[in-house]
Amino acid sequence: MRKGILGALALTIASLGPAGCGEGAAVEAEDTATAGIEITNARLMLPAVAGNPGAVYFDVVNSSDSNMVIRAASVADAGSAMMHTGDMQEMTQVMVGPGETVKFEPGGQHIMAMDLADTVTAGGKADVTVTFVGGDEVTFPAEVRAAGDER
Ligand SMILES: [Cu+2]
Repeated sequence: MRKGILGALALTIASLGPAGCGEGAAVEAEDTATAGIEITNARLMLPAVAGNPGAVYFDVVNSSDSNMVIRAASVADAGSAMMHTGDMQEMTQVMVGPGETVKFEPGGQHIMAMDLADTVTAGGKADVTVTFVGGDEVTFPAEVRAAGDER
């Protein structure tokens, strides 16, 4: 099953052009296995109380014609991170279907970043990495925002 999906993906990569349409902060994956994946609108909300977890939100655009499944996330300068549902339950997989956009957003699924270093401050950037089934990773910068800022 997985080999079938990956094989199909490999065949389609050559025909995929750049996915971007000029959005400023968009990050496009350069790795061939994640070609077609684009992350936009990434931000890390600092906790209101220092020491509490932060939350990371972003949009994942899959312009390939294959299912892409995120199986892990990490945040630079965080002790650990995990994917959560809107109810704070851990998720081990998030699928982004062909042509789909999946949002990590306030009130919905998000990445929880525990033990943030105090070097992660509002106005800065934090590197976030998502890992797909198959092992390919995409790293992108998230804008760090204070707890009271727009999410
Ligand atoms: Cu959470």
